[in-house]
Amino acid sequence: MKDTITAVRGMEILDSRGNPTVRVFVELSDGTQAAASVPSGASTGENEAIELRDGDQTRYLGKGVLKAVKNVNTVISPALIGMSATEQLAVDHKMIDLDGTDNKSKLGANAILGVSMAVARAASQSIGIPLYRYLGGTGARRIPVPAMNIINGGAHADNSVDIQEFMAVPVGAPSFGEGLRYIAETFHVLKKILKSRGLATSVGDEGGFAPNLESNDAVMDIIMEAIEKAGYTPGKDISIALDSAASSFSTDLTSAYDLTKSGAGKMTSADLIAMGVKWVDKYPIVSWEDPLAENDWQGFKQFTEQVGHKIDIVGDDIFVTNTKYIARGIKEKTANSVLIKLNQIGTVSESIDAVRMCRDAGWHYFISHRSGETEDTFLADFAVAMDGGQLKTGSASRSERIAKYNRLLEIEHDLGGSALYYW
Ligand code: 2PG
Ligand code: MG
Repeated sequence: MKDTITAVRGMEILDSRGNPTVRVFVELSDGTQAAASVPSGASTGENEAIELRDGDQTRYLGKGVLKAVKNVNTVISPALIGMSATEQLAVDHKMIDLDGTDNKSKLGANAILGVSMAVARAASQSIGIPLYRYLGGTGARRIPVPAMNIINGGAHADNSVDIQEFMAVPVGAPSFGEGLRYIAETFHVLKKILKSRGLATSVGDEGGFAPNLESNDAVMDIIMEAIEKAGYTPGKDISIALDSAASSFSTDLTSAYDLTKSGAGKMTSADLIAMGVKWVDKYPIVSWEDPLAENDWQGFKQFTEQVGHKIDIVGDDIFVTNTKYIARGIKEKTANSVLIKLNQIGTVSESIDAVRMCRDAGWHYFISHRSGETEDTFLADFAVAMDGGQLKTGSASRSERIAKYNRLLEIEHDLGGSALYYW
């Protein structure tokens, strides 16, 4: 067999925050060589698969990943050599069995995912088709609408904004390339506005600006202004997506939220919902991720009841790309959409399972980067393959984010007239 796995090797590299992460190289019997790198989150859900870190304080403040690398080289590699790279399910399940835990804590989700991604890429190269087509089939031709992070707050920035991500979504653009232009222009106009008001134009972890604004409302208003000044109509050309990442400012995880960063003070779940309902009326919001904390299933459900017919309520920390939690969410009508992050669950196959569950339930799904990223563009191909039409991968700055946008431009270019783009 020409696609037999002949070598699997891991190494420690750095992510966009300068923290160690795992890169994996896979070789096949036909000479194919492929690599993949694993991202890393900051505002992580408590039920995410475990990212194995060394804890050795003498290296990278305990954040080294040499144990995960060793697991790739000494445990995973011997088990996979001889398998076919095109048997993604078998490869992933072999690693899940080798690990044997519920949350991949033995081998590390960073070790397992690196191998899973590198095997998929090697298989696509060996067959000679692009990764998005290998994972998505011949029908894969829809380029996702990007949600570009233009203002960062919460755990991703040292500023006075509680909500973690404010994103511009080019819902009215005729193509991905044009949509990217709309929002990149908005990003540049926003920079000018911030500068003219003496506000900081330095960027946060995902490349959005991180100014100190007087309130969360002020952030929304300045974004509306930037969209208009860039020559676009809010709600028609460009809408807004939010990620509150509310677990990061919840205090008892169900009813108490601490928004003192912005000066809004303490709020209950009901207060947050009321604020959210007002915002959905006032601003052209199309999607709202983690509006409540990961354990506030009741609050999530109430918010969905109130605005779920108008916008996507996206569960990130609450579902952690895990079909166990997504199934509960579908049953209880907790949300109507799921954020899909490969490293939350730890294999390509299980991420696809999560997407399938969303599709079957008529839920939307949003493919997502992590706040700690690398130059790997796997995510761009994965988003096209999954055909859901929604992606968030950061701002119009920082090369680890731009790399994904550039890969999507390339895919759109390759597809030519057959590329699809719509909200
Ligand atoms: C999120 C992500 C990505 P992190 O909360 O959605 O934007 O952040 O990777 O820090 O979890
Ligand atoms: Mg999130």
